Amino acid sequence: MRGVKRAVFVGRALRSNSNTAVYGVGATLHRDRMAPHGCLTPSNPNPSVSVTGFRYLSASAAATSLAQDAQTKAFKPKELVLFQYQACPFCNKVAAFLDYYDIPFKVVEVNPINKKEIKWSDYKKVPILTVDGEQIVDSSDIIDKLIKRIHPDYDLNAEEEKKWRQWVDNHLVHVLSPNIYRNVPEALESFDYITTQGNFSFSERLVAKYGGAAAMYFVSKKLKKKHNITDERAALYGAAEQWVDALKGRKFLGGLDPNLADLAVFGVLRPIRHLKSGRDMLEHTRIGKWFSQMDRVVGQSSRVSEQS
Ligand SMILES: N[C@@H](CCC(=O)N[C@@H](CS)C(=O)NCC(=O)O)C(=O)O
Repeated sequence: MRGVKRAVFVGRALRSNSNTAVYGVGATLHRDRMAPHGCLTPSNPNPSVSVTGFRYLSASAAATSLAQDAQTKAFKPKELVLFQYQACPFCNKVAAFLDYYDIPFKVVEVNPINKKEIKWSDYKKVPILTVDGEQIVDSSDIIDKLIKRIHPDYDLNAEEEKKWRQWVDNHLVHVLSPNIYRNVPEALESFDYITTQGNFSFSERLVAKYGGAAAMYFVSKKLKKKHNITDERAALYGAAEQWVDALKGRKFLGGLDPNLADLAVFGVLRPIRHLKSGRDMLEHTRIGKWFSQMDRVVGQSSRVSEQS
């Protein structure tokens, strides 16, 4: 069972539970600086956190072979830092992976306008992950590299898993913005949620909420056209049903345990569950069962927000 590391980080109680985020924040509302998928967030630098180390306990001795346990224990970086936009689906994919594997990480919110937090890097997008100072970029590449460090013989070319991971990047992420900014109330709900997750002053929050909602409402219409989406809810429900069909009755695409495709779909969808679009998706499609199973196995966030 390659997905069954399931170690427990002893410092769970010290974790922040706030890595949920919403895709596509309009941030300082520069519509022309939107990424193609509208993925921008307000600046929220919070670099003052640190990770002191890893302590793993076997959570399920029965489920985890000694060999796997040994491999997992071999991956013990001192510090992981995720440079992200809180609302970036690619960043949320990485966060879900780290959460599932109980790998503590700290987060640096990148200002989408000046990107000053990643000035040190030649790469101009997020996510960027540093592992003890070593930079890894691109969400899929980050996940590939980490899984190889956790399970060196993990087969990254398994056809079904690869196909669905690509589906997440090429299809699923593009369905989100048109849904969460579908109309004014939903755009406001999204920004209300986004700004409560961030580190805003009262006035920043108001500007981000109303300005961001207005900007993203228009951006999402453009994105809808670009990706040939006529009915955004139908597209979201269609994607959810397509995923459930792909499961072919299995608990997870990976079988009894999630694989990287399960983690990618979950990472991208997890933030919208508190929004109307996510609630509608859970109510009107068959994805709910898989979603709650994922929620259970991924567990709490591994994000570290204070000295542990
Ligand atoms: N293929 C990349 C895509 C990353 C990406 O497009 N990130 C967006 C944010 S969601 C970005 O940083 N865009 C550039 C910008 O905002 O200026 C990945 O999977 O990590």
